[in-house]
Amino acid sequence: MKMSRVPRRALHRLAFAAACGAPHAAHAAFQWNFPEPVTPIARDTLKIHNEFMTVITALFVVVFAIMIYSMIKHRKGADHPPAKFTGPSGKLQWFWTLVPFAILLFIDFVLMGVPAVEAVVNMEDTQNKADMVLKVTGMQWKWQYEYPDAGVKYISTLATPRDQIENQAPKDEHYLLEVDNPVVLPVGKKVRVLITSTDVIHTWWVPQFGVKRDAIPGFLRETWLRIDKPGIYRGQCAELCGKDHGFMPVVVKAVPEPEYLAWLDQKKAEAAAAASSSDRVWTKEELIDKGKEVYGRICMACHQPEGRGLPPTFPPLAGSKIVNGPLLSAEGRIIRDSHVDRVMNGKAGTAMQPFKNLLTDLEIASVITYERNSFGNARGDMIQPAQIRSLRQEKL
Ligand code: HEC
Ligand SMILES: [Cu+2]
Repeated sequence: MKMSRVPRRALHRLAFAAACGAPHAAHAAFQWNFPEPVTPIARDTLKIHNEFMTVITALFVVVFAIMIYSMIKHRKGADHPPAKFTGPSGKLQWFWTLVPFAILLFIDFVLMGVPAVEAVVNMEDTQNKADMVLKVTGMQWKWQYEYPDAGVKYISTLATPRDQIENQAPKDEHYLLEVDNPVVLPVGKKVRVLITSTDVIHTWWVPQFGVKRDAIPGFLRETWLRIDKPGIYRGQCAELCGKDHGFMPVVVKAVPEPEYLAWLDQKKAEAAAAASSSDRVWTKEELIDKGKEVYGRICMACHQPEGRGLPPTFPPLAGSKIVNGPLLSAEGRIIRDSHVDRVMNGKAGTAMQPFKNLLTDLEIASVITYERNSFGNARGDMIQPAQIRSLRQEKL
């Protein structure tokens, strides 16, 4: 009997170690503590967290030590005579009531209250001496970033390939935390961040910035950052915002200011090139090629590969009446509820948002041309970026 106990205990220990160790193996970067803070807000938050943990741990130890000591010392088995606390209240009772009260008041207000209020006030200090503004707009399921001072605006979408998501390929290191166009920000500059949404509530969250703010349609909310260390910081939408909620990561690239300015110039040049691309006539093949890329990047999340859709929420585009309907009226104007109307102006009250202000002339023209000539749709026609440009002024 006695001999069999040792190996059994060893076996238990082994099983326990295996159970604990298994999840670690799956997460290469498994860690207990918070990620390294890189902004004043994140540093404040972590500092306060640590201070509070110290205070509550000390309280816990003192209270439980007294409690456990009393339970053992005064236990019935030790023949301790029970104390008689009842009777008229004496000075001692007042003392035992007021002293702990005063201690807790001191801890709450001075040790915890003051630093917490200071940090919250600092968090809300968005406008004071901001060097630049970044506007963040959440939408199903991507982020739009705008640098209003520079006139730069673009969409950032998930870059993880479809076959990794569908378990057809091994997942890479930044699985679901990688995007095509990251936000680029200069280090050491105070950035005022304005946050809103076009459809449902999203949350812009980057753990290392200590920033997690809801993006709410119809409201402009704000926060601020000053990143002190160059690097790539990753986060996610932290609000359950629909079927692809897990597919709208946030990636911020913090670089020294000269590098940031060079990047900004490059973005401006791209915007200028996009504008001038509307001046030339495109062939149908060029448009279909470009449109295929736009479709995969922007539309496929809802309308699915091959335009299959996901009825009843997301209509198929293969065989769609709207896609296979007329392109423009005889006078070359937008027909209400036509393909061009739907893509440019969206449909109010549905997830189909107006893409007029999100995409360039070329992107709109090419994706429309692509849809009309793919997925088994064979309209054979096309629309030019220059046409889209002039249709932008049109009010339906
Ligand atoms: C967030 C989801 C979403 C995205 C992204 C999206 N759509 Fe839609 N789309 C919808 C929904 C929902 C409808 C149905 C609207 C309605 O109820 O009429 C729709 C309808 C359409 C229709 C009309 C189809 C029909 O037969 O009713 C077209 C055309 C269309 N979308 C094109 C596009 C294009 C082009 C893009 C990319 C630039 C795109 N959509 C991106 C959700 C989306
Ligand atoms: Cu979201």
